[in-house]
Amino acid sequence: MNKNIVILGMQWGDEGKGKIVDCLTLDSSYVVRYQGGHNAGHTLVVDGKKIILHLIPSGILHSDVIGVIANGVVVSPLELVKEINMLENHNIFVNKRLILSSASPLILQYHIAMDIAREKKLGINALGTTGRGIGPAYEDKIARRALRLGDLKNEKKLAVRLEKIVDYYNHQLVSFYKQKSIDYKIILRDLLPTIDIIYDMIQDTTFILHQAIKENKKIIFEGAQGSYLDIDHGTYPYVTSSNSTVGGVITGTGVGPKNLDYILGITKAYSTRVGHGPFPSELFDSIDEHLSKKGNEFGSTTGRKRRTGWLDTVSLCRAVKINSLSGLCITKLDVLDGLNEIKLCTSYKNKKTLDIIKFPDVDDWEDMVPIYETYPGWKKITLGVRKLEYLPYEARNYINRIEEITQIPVDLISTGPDRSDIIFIN
Ligand code: 2SA
Ligand code: MG
Repeated sequence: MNKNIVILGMQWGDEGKGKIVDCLTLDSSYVVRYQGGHNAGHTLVVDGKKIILHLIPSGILHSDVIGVIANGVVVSPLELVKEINMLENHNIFVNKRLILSSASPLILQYHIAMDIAREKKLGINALGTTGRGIGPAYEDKIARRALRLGDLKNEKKLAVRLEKIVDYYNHQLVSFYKQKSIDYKIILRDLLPTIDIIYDMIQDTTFILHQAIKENKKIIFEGAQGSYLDIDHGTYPYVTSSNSTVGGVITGTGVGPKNLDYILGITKAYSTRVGHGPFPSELFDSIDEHLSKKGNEFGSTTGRKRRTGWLDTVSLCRAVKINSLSGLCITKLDVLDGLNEIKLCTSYKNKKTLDIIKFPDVDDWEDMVPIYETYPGWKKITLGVRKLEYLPYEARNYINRIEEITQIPVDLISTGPDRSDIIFIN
């Protein structure tokens, strides 16, 4: 495959990006996270062992790969150290293999408190965030008041700035949200031991990536969440606070578009969404039960049940364009095994005007009703199939139709959770 590959989600996250990153990392030198934070949940199964990563790039499981957390990622030092320890317990050592951008904004306790307080206040209108402080941390970045990883290198200055920021947050937390106030000294007390562990990892990641490009090293950019959770292009306001589409790679790393050689979009063979917000092809029947159970559709960060639905090619086609996609990877094909028929959403109808809609304008999402094409299912088991010709005819037919509609080649098919359950087509 091409040199520098971007791997990103085409739906609402949980498309199985982590596994694909892991599969494509073999001959790469760097794997880079460029947006989001520890709201992501990348589940990997290696030799039957399940590892869930929230912050550290999935490629780190390969011992000769360098993991980079670039400037676009919001970083909780406490969670980072927890994850480093978890990996060490699995005999995966990140020392000298993990680099953090000095420009990454921090997630601290007050961001989490604010995230949770806001959701509580919104009540039934809550966004369904992961409660990890992601939104408030990005707000601080845009408002130019964020503490960043580089600030951890000067403890005296850090304490002064922390006191001020905590004071700012306490005003809102206590008087508006009626929450307990936060003591900056406790945050500092918990933060200081993490600094010793990560101090040497904090570097100029943009420089390091440019150097890698100059040396012709292969880089993988690992997306988190999915295109419809993008702050600009997603189903706003039910989105995350970063750019999970391809633009996030460029601003989130400082690597320019000419150095992105291949953009791989990951989509499940069906759809899921966790959290609130529009989902036109959502199912509420026995098929939902089938997909949820067989696909183990529960959030890997929060454990929440994911909503499920048929594959939506209207949104898929738009995501192809937004991301300048080179190829598609279809994951969890095996979850469809055993269904009598499979539906593919190919257009929407506005339930109020009855018009057929190419793509809904921002406020019209809730009025979209899916229009389906129906295909026969297959009874054979596709779990673990590694060659295209071994897939049942009906499954190949379904994949061909997706290619036809999106006008993008399906280059990879994932047929199970294990690293080796994959079909390489192109
Ligand atoms: P946030 O916490 O501010 O980013 O939440 C805003 C919306 O973004 C959604 N979101 C996600 N959706 C799917 N997967 C995500 N990661 C975890 C996973 C989620 C989990 O891999 O399973 O465990 O619940 C993720 N992260 C953010 C979120 O649901 C809100 O709709
Ligand atoms: Mg996930």
